[in-house]
Amino acid sequence: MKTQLVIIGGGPSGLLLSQLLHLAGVDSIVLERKSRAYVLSRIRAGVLEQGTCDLMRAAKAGARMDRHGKVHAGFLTAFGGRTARIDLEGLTGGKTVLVYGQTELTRDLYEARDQLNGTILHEVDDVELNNLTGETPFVTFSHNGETHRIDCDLVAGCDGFHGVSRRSIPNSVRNEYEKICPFAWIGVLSETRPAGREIIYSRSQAGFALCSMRSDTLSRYYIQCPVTDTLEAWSDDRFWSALSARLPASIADKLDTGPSIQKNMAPLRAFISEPMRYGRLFLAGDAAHIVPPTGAKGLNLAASDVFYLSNAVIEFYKSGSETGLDAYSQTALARVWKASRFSWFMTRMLHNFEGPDSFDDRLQDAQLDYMSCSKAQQTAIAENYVGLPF
Ligand code: FAS
Ligand code: PHB
Repeated sequence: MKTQLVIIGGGPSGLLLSQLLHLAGVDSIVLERKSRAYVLSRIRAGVLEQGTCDLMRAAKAGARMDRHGKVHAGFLTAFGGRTARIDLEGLTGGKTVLVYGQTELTRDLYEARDQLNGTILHEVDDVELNNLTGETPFVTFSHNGETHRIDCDLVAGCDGFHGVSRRSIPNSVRNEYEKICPFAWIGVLSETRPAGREIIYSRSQAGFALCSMRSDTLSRYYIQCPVTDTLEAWSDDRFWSALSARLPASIADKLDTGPSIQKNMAPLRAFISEPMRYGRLFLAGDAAHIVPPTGAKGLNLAASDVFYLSNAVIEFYKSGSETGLDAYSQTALARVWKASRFSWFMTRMLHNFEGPDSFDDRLQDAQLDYMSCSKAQQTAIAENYVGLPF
């Protein structure tokens, strides 16, 4: 087989990239390890920056998002028994975010690829990237019990944190930066009325809690828990009482609880691998970086990577120029590091890192108190939350 670009990974990064390239006349083949049903069973991000929404529209995959996504003009923080609202729209000159689940976004992208007869091979194994520093890279893999080879010009590594692409860059070339959080998140999806009209980030002595939603009847909650915990240790009842204990009484007293329809546990880390290019291989999304989800940046960084990479690839095929490809890693990393800074800032501000009454604990209280009365601090948070410019 031969194509212009082989994309490893059929998550949001890989699908969005293949769709944008297809619309610009660039051929690609997506290789995905899992079945489509498995990919679409994953419950992950929920907040889209305007840049991400614009890219979905450019990819002709934004219609359902525009119909069902909920515009959010602000979010709440809760701490010390009080709340403080971050007025995103007022503080950023009218910018907002859209609450729309990553699962739905991924479904929209699959449907858009199908409409254009995009080539996506599911349940592939043993993907290997070859001759990346030469002019003629090729990818080998097994599918339906047979070994295949695809010759191409470029390879996009969109295969997430555990994928093969980043590991195909020699250790001598890669510089990895990582901070591991000393806690995890337990996430619950429930067919209940959301705790509020807007997203609520809460810090309490018992730990962090996040109240989000997917619709007026579908809620998404997260609470901080020890990394040593297991899902089995968290019954629905235990989850709901732990969540209530971390919210101000004015919110907890009206909490609509019910059976979880999905529950997962995710460790939190900040991770960035440099460079995001090696010869003819270009990394995008979680393959190159992971951010703690407190800043709602993971999926949105995947989108900005794809924005830069798709433009560079299209320029390469339209004019033969490699200027965009040569600048890709540095351009993408500049935005990745700024979004990572914000994600770490939000995580530090809202989670219990040290025990109660520690110096850090008091610093966090002061940070939240300062945020609640400083328009400058709220503006800085707002402009990062809605997304820095691509
Ligand atoms: P993905 O990991 O989504 O997709 C990579 C794809 O590559 C997968 O489908 C995988 O099966 C495939 N793959 C892997 N190895 C392969 C191989 N060798 N060959 C072929 N295919 C291979 N972000 C937020 O903004 N907010 C959140 O609340 C949030 N919650 C999250 C919860 C969890 C449990 C996780 C893991 C992530 C969460 N994220 C969140 C981040 C998440 O949304 C990512 O940023 C987003 O999925 C990035 O998309 P991709 O880069 O496409 O990577
Ligand atoms: C979500 O709705 O899944 C969500 C919202 C905000 C975050 C993280 C996740 O910061």
